[in-house]
Amino acid sequence: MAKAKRYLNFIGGKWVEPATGKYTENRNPADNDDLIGEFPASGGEDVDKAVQSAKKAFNDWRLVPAPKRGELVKRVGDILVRRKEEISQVMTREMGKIIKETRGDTQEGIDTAYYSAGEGRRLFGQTVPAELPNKFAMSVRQPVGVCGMITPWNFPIAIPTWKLFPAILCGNTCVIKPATLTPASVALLMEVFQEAGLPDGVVNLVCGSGGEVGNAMVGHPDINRISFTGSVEIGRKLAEKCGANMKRLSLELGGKNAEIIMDDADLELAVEGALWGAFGTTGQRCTATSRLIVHEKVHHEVLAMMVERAKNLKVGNGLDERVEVGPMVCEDQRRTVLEYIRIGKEEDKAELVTGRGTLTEGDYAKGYFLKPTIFDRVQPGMRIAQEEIFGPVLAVITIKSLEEAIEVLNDTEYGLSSSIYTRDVNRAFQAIRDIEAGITYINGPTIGAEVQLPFGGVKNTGNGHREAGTVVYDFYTEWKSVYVDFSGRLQKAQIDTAE
Ligand code: UN1
Repeated sequence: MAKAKRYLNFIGGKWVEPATGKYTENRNPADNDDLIGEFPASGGEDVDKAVQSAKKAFNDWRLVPAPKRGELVKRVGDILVRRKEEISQVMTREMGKIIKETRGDTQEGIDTAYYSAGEGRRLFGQTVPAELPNKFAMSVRQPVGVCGMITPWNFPIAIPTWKLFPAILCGNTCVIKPATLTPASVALLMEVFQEAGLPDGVVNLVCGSGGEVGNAMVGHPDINRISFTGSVEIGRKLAEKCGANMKRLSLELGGKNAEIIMDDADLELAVEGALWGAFGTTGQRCTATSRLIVHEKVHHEVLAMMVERAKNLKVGNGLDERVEVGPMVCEDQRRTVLEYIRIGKEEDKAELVTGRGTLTEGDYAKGYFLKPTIFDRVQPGMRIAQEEIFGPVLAVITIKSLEEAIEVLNDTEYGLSSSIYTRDVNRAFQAIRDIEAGITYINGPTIGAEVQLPFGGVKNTGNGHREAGTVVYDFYTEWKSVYVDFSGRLQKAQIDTAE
């Protein structure tokens, strides 16, 4: 058997071995024989090296004019365009989602690059009038220093770019720890930075576990910001640690997103949206449709259409262009989802209408495949209607009115994405106003956010920050208010008032 390719950390513009000397394997979740490579199992010493290199790079990088930094980010985007197919292929191999979706994931990185590049010529501050004569007042944005990014496996390129591109555009330097299941995509992103000519040390990659690398980052005194996407459980722990150290933290955590189908909806469109939302990315999106809230008048018809279509979705290796649903990312995730399917079957009255577990015959034996699964007659309080499953499992709940639909939708600890299908403009606007979520789609599925709008959610989905859009620049900068007094005398604000 050919020797596995050994990947290294990327620190100070160089590929370096981890101080631990340890590595872990990364295999394709659709085909266990496919070994992508060995990746560093780094430790605290590696994090410290990366932080020192980022700190050093910050001295010069912060002084590069923002439009110039933007030009570099633009070049990164151009290289991503050229290498899109290669990166997407590697991403499908390491993460499992289908090739069309990994192309979309890379595209989201390209979109973020071009959006951030443009911001290089904006990064607006505010100029406001001063209350005293011959005095000038303005506010400007300043970089914060070294930022730490801890990223998940479900969007191996898009989410790292959401964090890295705005951060470096603002003049910060970064240390990133990718998910242990998807480090290859981020290693390719480092190659892209290198090719674009990003100065050494502006972005550093340290591969390894959350326990070792993540904890060392969060505890490092020279990291000013932590941006994390992942589970509520870990998010809560990070918030405690960052709180104790006054480190600013951006959290993007779970979701229990729902699509509402009203009795006046275009049912064909609504069903298509629900299938894409629930089973796209094998349900492994924070924005995945996990509950389908259907008006009783159309419930029967919608369910029949859903079951028929879900049964026929082609599950398999995501590199095959015809496949519609890839494997679960790893055995642990598959086990968790199977456990929820078991719980769903035992919860009173819920009825499993299609799905039922693993696919293990033939080529399926080499991966972590699951059948798209739908439960009907789910009650809002059941565990499968409350807890984030992160797999291809949809819970169908029946309601009698818009008010009840919104009440059921809001009845979870999360609030990331939401959707309603209706042809009634009044109902649509009522939903926009009353749904508790960071994102609401009208006549579109719960997935598919665009990078020029804020991304994030309410309640336990986060801690008030947003990624993407213009608001992410608030996280990666500090405001400085500047007063210039050109009167030549001491003027006392609030005291020298005109009588
Ligand atoms: C995620 O699942 O964490 O809106 C991100 C979407 C994608 C991003 C999802 N653009 O579904």
